[in-house]
Amino acid sequence: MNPIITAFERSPDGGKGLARDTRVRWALEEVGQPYDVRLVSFQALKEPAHLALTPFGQIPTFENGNFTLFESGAIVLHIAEHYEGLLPKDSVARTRAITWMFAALNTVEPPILDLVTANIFEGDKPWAQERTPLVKDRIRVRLRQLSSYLEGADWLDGAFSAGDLMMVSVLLRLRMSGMLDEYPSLAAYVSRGEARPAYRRAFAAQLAVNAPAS
Ligand code: GTB
Repeated sequence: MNPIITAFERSPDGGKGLARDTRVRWALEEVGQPYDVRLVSFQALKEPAHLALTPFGQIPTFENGNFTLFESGAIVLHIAEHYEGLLPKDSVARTRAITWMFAALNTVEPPILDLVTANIFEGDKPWAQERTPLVKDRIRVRLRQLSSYLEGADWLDGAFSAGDLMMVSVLLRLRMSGMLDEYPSLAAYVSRGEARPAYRRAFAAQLAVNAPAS
């Protein structure tokens, strides 16, 4: 039986692949594990059947018949540990790759989420115009650090890993702001991630659900 993940019945991004099911789809594609998707409406997210999977009423979740998971980081880590292809075998290299997953989620993603909050959810508040440049500067600190760490490397720590999958997924949220283009090596890093066949299959799968009807 294939694992089942949940995704938005219709993502507000209209198919840009920014909702967090895309990173889970990408991980499953990288390891070659077929999966099924249960699409959930915003209303159904908060109903008992879905709340039994996650107390937070969000996507993505993961079910494999034996157990269920929520939190995209935990799901991607489970996939990377359970199947081959996303974590090195050497234990130190493996821990470093997992460290990069945490860095993506705990160090790089928070200011990026603050920008979404400042621009979209609180964009009409009186403080929004003053706040946005401050949040952008906090993002730039991380982008500068990451860009100088990467230097000319293709990936964060040797071969592509779950750490890169998570970091690219997090950085993609910045694409529309134009901020990635201020750091050409990071823009190239993200493009390398997007060019991977597994990412393209994951993107196409979510697009098939979310593309606006023409
Ligand atoms: N920490 C959790 C994880 O990593 O899994 C966060 C999960 C989460 O934020 N899920 C969001 C959700 O279910 C979807 S991904 N929201 C509904 C709710 O909370 O009621 C966040 C997201 C949503 C929309 C866009 N977009 O339209 O661009 C991008 C990302």
